[in-house]
Amino acid sequence: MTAIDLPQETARLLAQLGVDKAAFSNGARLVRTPITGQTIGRVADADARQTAAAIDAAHAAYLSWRLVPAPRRGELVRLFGDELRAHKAELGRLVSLEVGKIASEGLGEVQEMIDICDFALGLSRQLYGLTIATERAQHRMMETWHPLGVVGIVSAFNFPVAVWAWNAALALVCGNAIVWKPSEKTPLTALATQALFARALAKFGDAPAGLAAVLLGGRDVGHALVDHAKVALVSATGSTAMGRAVGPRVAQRFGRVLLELGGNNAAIVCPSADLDLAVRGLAFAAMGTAGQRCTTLRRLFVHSSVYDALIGRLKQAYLSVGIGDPLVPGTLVGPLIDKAAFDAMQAALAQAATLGGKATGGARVTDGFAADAFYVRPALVEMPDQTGPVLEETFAPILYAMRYDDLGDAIAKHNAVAQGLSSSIFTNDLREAELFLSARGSDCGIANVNIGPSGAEIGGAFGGEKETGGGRESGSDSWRAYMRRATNTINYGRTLPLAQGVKFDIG
Ligand code: UN1
Repeated sequence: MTAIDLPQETARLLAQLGVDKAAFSNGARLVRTPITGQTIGRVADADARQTAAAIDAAHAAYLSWRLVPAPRRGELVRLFGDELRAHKAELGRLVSLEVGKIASEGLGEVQEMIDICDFALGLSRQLYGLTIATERAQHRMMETWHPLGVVGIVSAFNFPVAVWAWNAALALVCGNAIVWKPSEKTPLTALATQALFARALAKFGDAPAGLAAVLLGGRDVGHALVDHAKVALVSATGSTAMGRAVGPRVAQRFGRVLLELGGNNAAIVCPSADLDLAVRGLAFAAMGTAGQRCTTLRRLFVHSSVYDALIGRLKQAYLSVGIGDPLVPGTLVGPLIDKAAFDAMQAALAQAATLGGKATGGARVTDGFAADAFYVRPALVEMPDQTGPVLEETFAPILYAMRYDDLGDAIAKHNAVAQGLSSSIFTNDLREAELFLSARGSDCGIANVNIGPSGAEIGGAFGGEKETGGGRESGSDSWRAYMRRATNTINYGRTLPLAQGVKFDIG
């Protein structure tokens, strides 16, 4: 167990990050660190009145923020990026304390925030619309992109601050106001992020009050964002069950949603694969973040000719990987977020065993750890077929391995799950790689070659198909989800030709 006093360390970090002690000392909601299960904070939920007031204030802020030139809006995001750079160590460590990520992954999460700030700053000068050829003389047709309004951001515990940053940085340069409901499990990193953002606002000088709010709480707060007519876009990350509830409710009032839901990501290892590279890539993708990324590798299809060699090496990695205190150098797998995650993992493993699964690892590691902390050895489960729990996302480090002989069959099985987030193929055969990336190949939003499915850069669009929800966040042209498009036709002539040759002569 860690020698550090975690509640004290949390208070120290929060103070350095500019969070008022009262904000995490007196509330009714207990915040626990998965490292030991100890309480590290007590926060207060926002009540219905505070929630409604924050949304109204955000809407009022949007009405003036939308008039600020986009490159100037980019300046606010640049200042926020500066704060993140200056406090990367503290915020990264707080992520480790609140979520249990190993130190480099906690820091990596903050780096992802910095990266999206840089991206959004550049974007603030590139919110381009098209000019379109018109069929009418002396006319011009073009597209203009305008801010949407208030963007509600619902984030999950596993990327408690980076996914908010993807949404926030883009939404702000696009001229929107933002209201954030972080996961109930990670209010402290949200408070710290908000405090850093407040410093950026102070340096910026004249941003409207209420531009960026954080509302701690549970379902009530989420429902308020989902149902409020002034929340133009609800961007929600979490389970498919959550998305199924949110999507229709927002659609009911013709609001917009951007959903980033569950994944059941797979990799295919072909006969020509570089096995050294594959073992490293698969190990990180399956065991990294203790299997708690939405991009975590959960299914593996290995060609029979390399199955024994690859699985033998993977088993070694599973049996030797360093599990423990995420703050200790050398640890690669930290704790699960809580007991519910552990129970779900054990239930999936038990079900897999009844279907003929043979597991390496998977048991709880208790030696030297607190009773309320849930450390596990990641599980590699050899399955005879893709059935039962293999078809579901269990948010824990379980990798189901299966053999294949024909790539067409492997791709069919790869796509035969409800989710469609991320995917990869390990091969040195150009035909196999291109087939996997083609229309007949992976049906996911992300498809990689010789890289695992997790750990995407911010520059690409992030999200997936089917039950993953269809949304795209972060890079490429994802910004368009945060704006509304107007098509403008301008007649600079003295006649009025109608489109499609329609005649309407009033004489
Ligand atoms: C998530 O788990 O919700 O691609 C986001 C990745 C990270 C983001 C994951 N950059 O694994």
